[in-house]
Amino acid sequence: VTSSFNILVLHGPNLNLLGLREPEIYGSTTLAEIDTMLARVAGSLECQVSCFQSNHEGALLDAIHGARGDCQGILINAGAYTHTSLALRDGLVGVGLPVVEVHLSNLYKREVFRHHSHIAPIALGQISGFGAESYRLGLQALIHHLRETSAGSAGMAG
Ligand code: CA2
Repeated sequence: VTSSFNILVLHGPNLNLLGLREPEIYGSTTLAEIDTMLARVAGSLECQVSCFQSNHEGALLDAIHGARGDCQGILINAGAYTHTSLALRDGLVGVGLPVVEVHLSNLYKREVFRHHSHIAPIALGQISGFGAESYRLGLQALIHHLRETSAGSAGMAG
């Protein structure tokens, strides 16, 4: 018997440009390719992902609220909102789901204003610097955590 989980994957502002601009910083993989890869990785672990990108803080917040009841965890690259948004942090705390924070680039190699994350203190952990692989690693870590913590509870699917 394997636990099956629904994971909300959130991509913040400008990530729709992935693969189209600045490949030297963010790589040449598009967001659609990342979402396809995550669906495949989730499927291989008998889980599902729902992926959503927005350039709007409120839309991301609505998606976080919507995860309540439907999803068991959230994988998030909040883009620049990572460094600015107390609203996203409060929303993530509010829904009470485990969160893994991911970044394509290594935040700590970059400008000082990217070194602080409002999300990191409320996340299970952060993966930063591995390009599209950061998402894969983050998803695997989140599903592993859910499996470790849900034995015998509502996460079990048969
Ligand atoms: O490294 C990451 O994943 C970031 O979350 C990306 C954000 C940045 O503000 C964070 O500090 C770190 C920016 C995403 C912008 O994505 C673009 C992709 C292609 C072309 C232009 C922007």
